[in-house]
Amino acid sequence: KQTARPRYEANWDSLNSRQAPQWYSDAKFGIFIHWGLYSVPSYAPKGHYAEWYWYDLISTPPEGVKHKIYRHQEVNKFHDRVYGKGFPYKNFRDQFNCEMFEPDQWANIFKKSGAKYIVLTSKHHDGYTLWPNKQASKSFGMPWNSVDSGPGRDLCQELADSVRSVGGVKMGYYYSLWDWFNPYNDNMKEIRSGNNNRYKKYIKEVFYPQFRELVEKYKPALLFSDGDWLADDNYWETKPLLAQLYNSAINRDEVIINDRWGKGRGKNGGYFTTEYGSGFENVDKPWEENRGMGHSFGFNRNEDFTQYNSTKELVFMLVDLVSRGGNLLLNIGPTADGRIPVFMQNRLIEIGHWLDVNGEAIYGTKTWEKSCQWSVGKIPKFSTSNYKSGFPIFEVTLNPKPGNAHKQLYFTQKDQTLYGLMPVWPSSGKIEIRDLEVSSNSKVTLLGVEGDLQYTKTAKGVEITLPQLNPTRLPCKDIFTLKIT
Ligand code: FUL
Repeated sequence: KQTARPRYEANWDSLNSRQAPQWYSDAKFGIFIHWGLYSVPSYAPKGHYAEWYWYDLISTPPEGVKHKIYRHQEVNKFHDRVYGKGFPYKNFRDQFNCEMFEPDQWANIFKKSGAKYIVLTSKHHDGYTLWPNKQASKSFGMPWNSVDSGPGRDLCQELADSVRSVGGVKMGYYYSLWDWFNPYNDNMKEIRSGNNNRYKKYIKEVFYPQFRELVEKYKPALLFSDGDWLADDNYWETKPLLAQLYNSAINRDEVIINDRWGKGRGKNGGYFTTEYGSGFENVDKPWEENRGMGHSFGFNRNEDFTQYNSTKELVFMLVDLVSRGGNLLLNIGPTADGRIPVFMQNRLIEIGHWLDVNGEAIYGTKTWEKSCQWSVGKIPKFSTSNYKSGFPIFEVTLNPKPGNAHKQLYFTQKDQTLYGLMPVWPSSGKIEIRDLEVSSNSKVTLLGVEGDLQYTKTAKGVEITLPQLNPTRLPCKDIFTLKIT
């Protein structure tokens, strides 16, 4: 007998009441992929987004918005020098060939990285789709997808097939509502002009059919909407579409959506997002921090070694986020010829090595009564986002400011087991976990190392004697995990 399913209505109370699928909260680590025509020039001034190339090139920046004026000038300088003045963005279709793209190779790297889900840009703000979508081409009046132009390949399908065949990794898609220069909705001019006929045409003849095709044909486990921030959800008409998604038989038990469906993040949707931020505190939805390995999402050839986070920093971020109940969606930017830059492969594989040993303290875990144990000193104030500086959430441990406390241990738990993830190996060879009750049949181990560890009760908790490790044969690098059962 079928159990009755809730029917969702086109309002946020109803949509927000949907229980998030468990796979998402258990997954903890996903890989974001920004790939499209912007991967051809793959250029932005350092610290900016290369996937914004077209916009930076041709949009007249609002007066006084310094970073936009700067981007506009720098991108134009680069463009004139490399492609020649007046070279149209649309011509990048001839150079987006993906001739080195081997989806199985990508999927193997993803699998090895320990990521449990992938989010590919099916369409970014430039409107170009990585699947053979008719509406994109129709509205632009020229082939505007990766099958009818560019590589001649259905990148959404090919990657999904490979990702599904390695097993244990879910396939999701990013989709931008804002379609910068779509002639049916050109740069959302009607928002400024008050004329809503054009936007209605865009919603009904581009957005809706695209969204439905993406869902029906590619059956995503996750939908990451974006580009919503200029207008509210009535403008975008997202709620009826989401009710349909939740009520339809396609993937309804698996699918999860983010929170960018009309002005504002961290309010409505399936899970909440921060971008170059620090995630959330005290929210009743799953959440995710998304960011690049450097400062851009689309591949930026202008970034050098110093702009990239080390594996250590990335592992710290992952652990810090997971200890507070969040996921990390870490971005890679493939090249126009279809390669994952070796540098990015390296980071992914090294994170995977760390997860091979410590994954049980990450996947499927919940937060403990406190997310971390601080050393003595001033505890820095939590902030959900600090977009400009890309507030390094891991900094509190890596480079604590003088006088500030650092995180001595991050905690996660699963069933009757507590995990204490230790970023700094104490020189005393001992570590005290405060506020922890142990009994005489508790068992303490270090993940990746054989044998039980000695512990004694203290006035405040328990003190654990760490093993003496051979420095050339460490179980892992960066963060070591105590397991207490
Ligand atoms: C942002 C976009 O504008 C960026 O280009 C990127 O896609 C990021 C994930 O979301 O809001």
